[in-house]
Amino acid sequence: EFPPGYEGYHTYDETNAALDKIVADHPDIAAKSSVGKSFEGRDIPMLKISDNVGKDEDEPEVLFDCNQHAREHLTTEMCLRIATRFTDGYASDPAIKDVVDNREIWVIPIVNPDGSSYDIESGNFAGWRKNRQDTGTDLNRNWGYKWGCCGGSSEDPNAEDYRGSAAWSAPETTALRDFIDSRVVGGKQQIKASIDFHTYSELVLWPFGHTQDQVTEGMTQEEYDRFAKVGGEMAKTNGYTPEQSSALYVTDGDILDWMWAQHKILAYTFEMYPSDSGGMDGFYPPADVIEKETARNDAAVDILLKEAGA
Ligand code: 0X9
Ligand code: CA
Ligand code: CA
Ligand code: ZN
Repeated sequence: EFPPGYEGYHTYDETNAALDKIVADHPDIAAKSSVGKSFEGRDIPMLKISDNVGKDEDEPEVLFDCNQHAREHLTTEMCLRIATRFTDGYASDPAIKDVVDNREIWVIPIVNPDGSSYDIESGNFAGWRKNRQDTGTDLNRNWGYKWGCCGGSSEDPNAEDYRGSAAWSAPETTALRDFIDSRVVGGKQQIKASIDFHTYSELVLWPFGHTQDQVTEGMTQEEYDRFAKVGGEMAKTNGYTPEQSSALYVTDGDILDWMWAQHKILAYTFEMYPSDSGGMDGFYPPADVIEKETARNDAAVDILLKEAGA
């Protein structure tokens, strides 16, 4: 259902099929599950990659999630690249094997399946951002830490950054929250680091988003400095600009603020290619950029996976 020139992108069904094929090809290191249901009842598929994948081992866990925003289809390809790279590379690449043997990697390629399906439903792009609950909720304003606190979201249901009627009013954020909460084992959050992929602007962003302050409730100078250091290291590898997320603009209820405040997950948002396009076109680069613009983040992904063990 992608328009001509975009067939290289994976639809929701094709994404599920790609994940199923990865599991069929690599049953010892890959397992598929559902995080939960979207508003319209679609499963939100998730892949776990690790040695002894059926066991919950004592290994640092890392979460990669994509496509909170419907029209940001390049991010789904980013998550699929991560899934493919750490499974297809396992047998032949010792560095990949080392990561897979010593981490538990969670990959969620489509957080917003209703929105991303709707965006391509007619055969032309709809320019859709939100989920499909009534007028649509911006999932990245619906997370429950300081929800709606600070002028970084809208209470207007027709706005692009509508925060929803309450924190966690969207089934998609609730499903992800419940999964992340479930990774607290023996009183300890197992997920140590995360990247939430978006497009576009070529940025590496870290918390907090609700304030311009670096140091505030829930963020010490030492913690901030670690975010900035690792963020800077990752940005050096992909050429993105590293900055605190509120330097782009203030948001409240985004995933980063909740992941850090609630669970102390070293959580980043990447804004992928392009750096600028002057509007809606930036969300729809042709499929021939997928390879280059997802491979561009390989080294940054590797850095975060390593850092999760620190
Ligand atoms: O607005 C968003 O949710 C993200 N940008 S996007 O163009 N993909 O919609 C950025 C969220 C990062 N947080 C802050 N900027 N505070
Ligand atoms: Ca394992
Ligand atoms: Ca574990
Ligand atoms: Zn986005």
